[in-house]
Amino acid sequence: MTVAPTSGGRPVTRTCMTSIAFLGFLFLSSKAPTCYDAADADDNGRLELTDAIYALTYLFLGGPSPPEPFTACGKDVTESELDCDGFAACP
Ligand SMILES: [Ca+2]
Ligand SMILES: [Ca+2]
Repeated sequence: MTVAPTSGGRPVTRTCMTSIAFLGFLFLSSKAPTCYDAADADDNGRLELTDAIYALTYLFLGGPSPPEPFTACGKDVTESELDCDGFAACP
């Protein structure tokens, strides 16, 4: 997957549902997420199948929570090439 350079510094919140919805984009031709940073559950700067697995592991198996910003809007302070055209929950 090729993504545009990050638009940088916009408020987002990492959400498990965004990570899991990314599966629909990968395998079911669902609409692409508007904010790839919000779906990067492990915050490694890459959007991969493992982000959905990370989110599911947190939700159902007691795995580690996604890094901040998580459950509240905030700036993702780690650098990445993931694009974010805005996140509706974080105006
Ligand atoms: Ca990732
Ligand atoms: Ca990041």
